Amino acid sequence: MKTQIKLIFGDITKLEVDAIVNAANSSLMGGGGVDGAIHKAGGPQILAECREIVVRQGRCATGNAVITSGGNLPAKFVIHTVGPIWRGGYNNEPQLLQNAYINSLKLAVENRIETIAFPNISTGVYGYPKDKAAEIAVKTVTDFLSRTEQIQQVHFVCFDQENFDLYQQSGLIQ
Ligand code: AR6
Repeated sequence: MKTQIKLIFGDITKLEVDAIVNAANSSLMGGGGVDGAIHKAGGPQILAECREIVVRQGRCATGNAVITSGGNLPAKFVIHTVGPIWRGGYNNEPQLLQNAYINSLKLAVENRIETIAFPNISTGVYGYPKDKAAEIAVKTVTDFLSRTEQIQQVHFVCFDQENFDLYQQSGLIQ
């Protein structure tokens, strides 16, 4: 079956999918933006699992990803990934952002996840230019999907008009 890519305007915490992706930071201890919204809606279980992960394997490096349950969320799992902080674009930011998407998708495949939703990683507090981030997100996810049968549906969830318009203009999403 061909994977469907969907564009959604709204709050990722409301989605009934197998996994939502969190734009976390390396501490995995929560924060603002989508990270704050996910921990608030998902409850303390998610933070407890993040804590166990940090005890076991340390902080989550930029571009890597880890997985927890979804706590009280409608989603079964949360995949926490750390996007790069934008520092002008000459500090490996594009590769690190690509890694964040790829490592999230790899974890999804390993955990038999069929439906997954991504926020616009790094485009809030971390300041990644939205047009450049959207291009990387769409290209990376599309390339990955062409090489796996496991994932049936990917949602790109935009929380602001500018991101929504950019994804719509990418032409890759029906
Ligand atoms: N649903 C979907 N998208 C959202 C939501 C939501 N409920 N809330 C915000 N966004 P950001 P980053 C969008 O700042 O740039 C945190 O403090 C938002 O509009 O959440 O990767 C972490 O702990 C933006 O487009 O993540 C880190 O310290 C996108 O999510 C740091 O921020 C990402 O914005 C990570 O920064």
